[in-house]
Amino acid sequence: MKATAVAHPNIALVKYWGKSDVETNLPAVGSISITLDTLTTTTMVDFSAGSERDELILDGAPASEERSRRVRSCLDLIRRRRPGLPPVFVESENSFPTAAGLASSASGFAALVTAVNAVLDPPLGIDDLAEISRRCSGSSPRSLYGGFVELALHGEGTRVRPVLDRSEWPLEIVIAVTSRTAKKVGSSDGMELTRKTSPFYESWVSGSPYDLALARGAIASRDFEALAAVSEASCLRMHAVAMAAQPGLVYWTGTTVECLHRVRALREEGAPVFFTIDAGPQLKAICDPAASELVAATLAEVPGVIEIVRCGLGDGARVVED
Ligand code: 2P0
Repeated sequence: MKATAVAHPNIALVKYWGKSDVETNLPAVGSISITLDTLTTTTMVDFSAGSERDELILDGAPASEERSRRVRSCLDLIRRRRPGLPPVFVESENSFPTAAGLASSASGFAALVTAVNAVLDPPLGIDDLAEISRRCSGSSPRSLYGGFVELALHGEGTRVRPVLDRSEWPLEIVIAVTSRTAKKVGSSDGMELTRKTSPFYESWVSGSPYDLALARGAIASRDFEALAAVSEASCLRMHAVAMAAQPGLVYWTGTTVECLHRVRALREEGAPVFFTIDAGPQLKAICDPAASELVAATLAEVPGVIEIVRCGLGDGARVVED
């Protein structure tokens, strides 16, 4: 009745932004991501603790009402498939600051559903787990797998599949942290504002299958330049459609923009590196391992960069010994 799972955050190269159904948290577009190593969420679930209701301890302290509510609604989705599951005590730890723009909800829900699944008899299949975690956080099913991962629109829902094993193309990621302030508009609210008010929303959605196809091809042929081109384009289009909302969403700081220019300058000088930026101010530089020292040193020198975090590609969510 007790299990522990670990999961890592992921970074989308072809971005998810916008929902076609808010109720079921159904993305309007597919996405392709890479799962990181280094950063880890570890989640223990204990159904034998005698809790009266689901309880969540996050990073050593009782979780906020909002986080607890999201976790309970995830557990309730599992109970719909496995009625009679007792209340559970959940303890979750991130090896990185929660809500620092490093995708804690993706690794959080991937670790949670994986840990709960370990005590179910019989366990749920991966597609059920992916569906449950997607309803809680649209990026989290991608953290169920390691390496390169696609979350595709599929029938009335989504389907998540690994695209390429991390050992097949071991890229590295250099994260330039430019601010630790929680973003003013969270992803879910930002996506809805964009859908309702951005004049570019339709073309963002209709252009996504083309980007997905380009990225699939680039990954299959390990074509770094092609992956750089489609990833930067998807990132900039996501931010452009969000900036065109009313009121416009600007997730970048000046430092984010300066980092972007440094990455492009490095690439022009021949270093295999490209950038991506999520709904926050951190810049993520994806590079060939041979270039990662140079990329890290270059970004560390940008005024306003407060920390550099270096990662490789990681594994999917998995159960570990307590
Ligand atoms: C992505 N983001 O593809 C995009 C790029 C942020 C920017 O997926 O609303 O926090 O809970 O489904 O899981 C944000 O992911 O969003 C996100 P919800 P979530 O990575």
